[in-house]
Amino acid sequence: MTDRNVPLSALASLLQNGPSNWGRWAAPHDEAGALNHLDSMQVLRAASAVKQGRVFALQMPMTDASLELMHPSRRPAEHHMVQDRQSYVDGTAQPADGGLEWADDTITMHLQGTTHTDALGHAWYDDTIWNGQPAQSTNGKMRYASIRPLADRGIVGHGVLLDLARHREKDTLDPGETFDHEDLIHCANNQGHSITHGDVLVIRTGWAAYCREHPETLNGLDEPGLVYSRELAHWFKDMNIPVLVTDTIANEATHHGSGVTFALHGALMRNLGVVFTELADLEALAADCARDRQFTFLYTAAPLKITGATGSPTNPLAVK
Ligand code: UVW
Repeated sequence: MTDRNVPLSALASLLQNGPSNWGRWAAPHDEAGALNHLDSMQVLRAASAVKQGRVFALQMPMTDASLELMHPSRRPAEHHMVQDRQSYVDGTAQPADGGLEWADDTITMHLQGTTHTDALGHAWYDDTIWNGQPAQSTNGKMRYASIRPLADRGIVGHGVLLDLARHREKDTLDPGETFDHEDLIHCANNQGHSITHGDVLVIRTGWAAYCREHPETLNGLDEPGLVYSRELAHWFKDMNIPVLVTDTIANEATHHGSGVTFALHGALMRNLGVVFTELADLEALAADCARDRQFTFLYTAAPLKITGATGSPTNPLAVK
């Protein structure tokens, strides 16, 4: 999954002696990782953030080429009508007794080809996935840490929007532009609130909206985003961050200064069990938060219960 020919050992050596949550929740059986932070107290805290009864649906529309974005190695979803009004005209379908007719369709897609939640076993290095399980468990289907345990649990937590683009007075961050946990804290303070233990971090860079207008940008993947440091990884662990949501393809600055790509997939997903939801559409939510200055909300997302899958399309909801 790297753009450059960097041996995996470079990633292992970058992350060596960094923080880990392996064994924190019933190793080797735990497959929910940092979602374990989202206990009933966190759900009640999330519910208390609902002040206005307004809902923002954060998935990008699918099967609309002008609105879809995805990693350049993935293909757009293919939607196919297998039954429609014409089927009854042609006689390939018959109405039900009494006259009811209906339409049916199928979809073929990359499960990461729209706004999606990654399974904890989606990315690894050193032949080992989340909680120290062998990467061979991904062969054929994910026998460990697939999307299913996350979907069985559901995701409900206290969300905070961190609008890094507005914080830096830009429509979008630049290609490769980075920020860290200190920037997140400053952004929150600037917005008039803090980041609290167990918060679901929803970070807007403006990148997805920019890429829709400039699709050629996706060719040389060089996304802006969080960048790995040991301090950043410790902060995620110490703050009990359960879920990271962004409006970028991979939830992190593509390139780390060491030459490694996608370092946070290793440091946060594989090592800490932080759940990634990527490619969220945050424009309407962010505009609303900028207007009413309420940057906190109930965040909920329900990945599909696809047994053995590496991820699932997801339509997260922010309820203010
Ligand atoms: C990659 O980073 C390649 O995958 P995802 O964005 O789904 O985590």
